[in-house]
Amino acid sequence: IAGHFGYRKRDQHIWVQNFKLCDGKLQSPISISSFKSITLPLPALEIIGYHDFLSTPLYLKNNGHSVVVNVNNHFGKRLPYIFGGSLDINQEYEIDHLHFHWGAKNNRGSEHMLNGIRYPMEMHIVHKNRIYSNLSNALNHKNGLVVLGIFFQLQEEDNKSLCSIINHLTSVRWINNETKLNTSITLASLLPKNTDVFYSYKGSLTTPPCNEVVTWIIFSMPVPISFSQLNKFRLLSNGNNLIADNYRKLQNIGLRKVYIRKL
Ligand code: B30
Ligand code: ZN
Repeated sequence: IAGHFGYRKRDQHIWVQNFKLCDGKLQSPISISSFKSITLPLPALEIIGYHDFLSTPLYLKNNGHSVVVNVNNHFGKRLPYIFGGSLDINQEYEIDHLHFHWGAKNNRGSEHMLNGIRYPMEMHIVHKNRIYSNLSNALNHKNGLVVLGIFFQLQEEDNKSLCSIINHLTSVRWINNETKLNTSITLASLLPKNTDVFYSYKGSLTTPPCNEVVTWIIFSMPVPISFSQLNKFRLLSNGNNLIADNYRKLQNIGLRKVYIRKL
């Protein structure tokens, strides 16, 4: 396995041998059903600073299991952050990085499923609780992270908002390649047009070490991406294989509840 874990069925089965937390009762991803979700009169999720240009530099990296946009190290500037929604009052979560999970074929790739649908790609915008000094500290606390999950849906036309990332994918074709993005990203343009409707539940990192520290917020509305744009993700390599189907198998929901916020 290039990197420290793999996604093939036999690779996923041995995650628990090396990473005990992957065998827990609050694991992600899960299959979400709107009918089985509990409607709560939640306030809106407040998404702050997502319309600003991120003060550069932003780095794009192939880590062997995904491609990551690192948004950290913005010395002196306040990072974009989220609060409200299903999150505990007074808890603010600032962005750390975003990354993607995608399929080799169009009928798979997303980690979560929604109403029986597996989308061709899912983006995760990973946020860390402000009270913890860095990501690895946050991984030791059950209110450590919030991840926004965004589904992608294929359409004919390119999604222009993704170009600043996708145009640089050829520069990070190989594992550990890293490149500086020359254009700023406006995070808001990567979100669905409507962020009023979302699902929320308590889960885990979907990769080893599988810490059960994530409040998941999954937007109901997908974001468009073109076939040719998605194909550019499928050219990334971990040295041995193309990176694709980098999604974890569904985990048991167990005794957990999934909440839905509607307008
Ligand atoms: S996810 O959104 O649930 N897919 C981490 C954060 C979010 C998710 C998965 C993992 C995370 O912070 N992992 C620990 C740091 N990583 C990051 C990395 O470079 O990828 C180190 C690691 O080993 O776990 Cu390879
Ligand atoms: Zn992820």
